[in-house]
Amino acid sequence: MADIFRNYINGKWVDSESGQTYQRTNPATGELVATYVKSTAKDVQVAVDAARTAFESWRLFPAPKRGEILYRVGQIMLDKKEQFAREMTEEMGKVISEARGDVQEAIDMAFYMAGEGRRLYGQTTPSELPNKWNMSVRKPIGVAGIVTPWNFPMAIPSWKIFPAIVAGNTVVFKPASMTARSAVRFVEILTEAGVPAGVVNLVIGGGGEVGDAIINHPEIPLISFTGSTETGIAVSTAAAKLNKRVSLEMGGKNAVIVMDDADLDLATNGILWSAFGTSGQRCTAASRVVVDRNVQATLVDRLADRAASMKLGDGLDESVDVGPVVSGNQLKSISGYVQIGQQEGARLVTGGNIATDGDLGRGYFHQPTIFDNATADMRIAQEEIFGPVTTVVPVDSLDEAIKVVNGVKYGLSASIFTADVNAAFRAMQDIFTGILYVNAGTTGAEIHLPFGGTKATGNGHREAGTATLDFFTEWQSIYVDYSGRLQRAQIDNQ
Ligand code: UN1
Repeated sequence: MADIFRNYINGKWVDSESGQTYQRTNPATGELVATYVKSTAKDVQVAVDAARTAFESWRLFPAPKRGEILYRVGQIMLDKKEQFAREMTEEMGKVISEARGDVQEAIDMAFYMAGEGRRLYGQTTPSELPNKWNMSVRKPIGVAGIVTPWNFPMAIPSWKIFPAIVAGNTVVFKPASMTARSAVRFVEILTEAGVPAGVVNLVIGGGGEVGDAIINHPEIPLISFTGSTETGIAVSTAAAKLNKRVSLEMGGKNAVIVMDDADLDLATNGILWSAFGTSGQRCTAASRVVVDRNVQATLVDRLADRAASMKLGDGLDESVDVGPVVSGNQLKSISGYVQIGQQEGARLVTGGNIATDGDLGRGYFHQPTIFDNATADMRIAQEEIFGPVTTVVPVDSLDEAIKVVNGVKYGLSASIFTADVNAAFRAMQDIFTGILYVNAGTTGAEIHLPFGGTKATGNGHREAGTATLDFFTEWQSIYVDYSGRLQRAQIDNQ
């Protein structure tokens, strides 16, 4: 009998007031992985009360000491990396090497934000008046509502929760309902490392119940959300009525440009890794390949050969290249897009089917799939598929390639493979995505640079890097006048 994974509120592991639970099965095998509590708006209320109370002391706890706790979080996570990675693979399917990378990303973020506890820099500036001191400081805001997706069960919570708490906020955390065990492990570590009661509260359950309660709660002034563009817009619409500060990370339709002078082996490796890693279920997945017609046939042949020989299976098997997708619904939606691509007249060069051979029939597997000869306006070249499907769009020039890359509603990541430094700089200048790679695929963001996208991908905020602190803090400008007399700015300084 699997354990029941519960909420963590005010420093205690507790059941939901609903008394109800739900289950998660392994997407590779169909076996039961975990039973979780199914929470309600009442549970969210208790969590908000705890977080509000904790805020009063946490905001005054010295930031370097908050950082030291995060340093311990990183160390403990490092010790438990293998366990967490294996559990993550069982829970959501990504292959074990990538699950280790997911945990490592959280470790990196812990160490990085630990150091931020000793910085949190503001500015000191001269004053226009004598005997007066000017400076600005970052202030925490209050209770942060953190809503995270299932595709990066540890990395994405770490991008949000670590900066939130190092800056002195407290948290109500709703993880994706499918990956709540990873969230429990994450919070266990915070507790073990010494995060005080009430600072981080975990509420497990569905978006309709728990997510809505967080987004509409008047005592949660900031919301950080990662998920679909449709849900993100609904989140910001609801939150706007309460004048909340909202950070959104949403969809992508990322493209790799391959120029005719590119190293085609390198480009092939980069595309396969970015298109089929995490079974294509990354916001940064390469779901378009924009290729110079001169090398189209060669590149597509290489991609198709390699994709067809990728090994599908349970991600715990180290020899597996591509794990299952996360759920039956996800599988259905991916299949739907493959049909759409065929109807639109793109050429299916490899894959295209749900994989059911042998043990694969127990899980949700989809063959790595490549469409060739698509046009830029086809739905499979415009819409996020979030599965192991990529679409090749041939072009005749760099100008046309850049136009195609920019010609979607999203703007998260893009890349260019070329040996021409001028072409690389043109791409850097003219592609309007939040992230751009030269001679690498579209995935592989490191935690000390800003992560996020333009247009329908985001709403102007960035995660990770120091940029994330702009979301989790409010500026306070402070003027200290030690002249002992009234000095009027703009007036007494002539
Ligand atoms: C996501 O897909 O939501 O750069 C995050 C990358 C990873 C993070 C992806 N480090 O693809």
